[in-house]
Amino acid sequence: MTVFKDNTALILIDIQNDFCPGGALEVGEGNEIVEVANKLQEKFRVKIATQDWHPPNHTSFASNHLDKLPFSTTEMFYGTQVLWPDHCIQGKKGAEFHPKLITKSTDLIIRKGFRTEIDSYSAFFDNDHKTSTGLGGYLKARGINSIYLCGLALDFCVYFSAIDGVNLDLEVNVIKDACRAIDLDGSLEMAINDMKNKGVNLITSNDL
Ligand code: VGL
Ligand code: ZN
Repeated sequence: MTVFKDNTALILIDIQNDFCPGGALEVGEGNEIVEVANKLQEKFRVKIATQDWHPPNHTSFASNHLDKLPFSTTEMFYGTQVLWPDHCIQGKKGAEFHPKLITKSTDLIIRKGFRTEIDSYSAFFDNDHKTSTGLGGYLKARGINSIYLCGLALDFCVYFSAIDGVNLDLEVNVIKDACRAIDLDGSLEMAINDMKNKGVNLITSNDL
């Protein structure tokens, strides 16, 4: 088996209980990627995971707005924001990684979405596209110029991470069969097209 060198990282996006069946913001078949994600980890020396990590009063929760239903939208200071069911609340079971996901050999865990007033889909920046999680600097400091993304959800956090990765001049690969999507109002098709247009490589785990 070929193992990637130190300039390449596998990034496991939000493989957490709340995005799996039975969770607060379940993604269809979200749990089915865990086995693939674990197998993929054997091929990478550098492994990074992200964790959606919201305070209970987070403004991305519909419950924190008057007369707003989950999956509707609102205007925030940084643009249009989808309002979600309460999910991935700091310290709660739903915010924990899927119990079968291997995390003992993860180099870095990036938490995001912990600022009450701003959501964060991307592993690199909050939804204002300005506030950094620090991941870009971390990769740069370690000489990592190529990333492979997998996880949940393909059309939100994986997608925004991929686009930001390209904008940071990284080579970005998305391992499609190790992702599942929410697919809200055509968001999956839009995300796939945009990733293709912007130079993200869409691959499958068999290609590795
Ligand atoms: C996500 C919606 C809200 C994701 C996180 O991980 O894709 N989606 N928070
Ligand atoms: Zn979230």
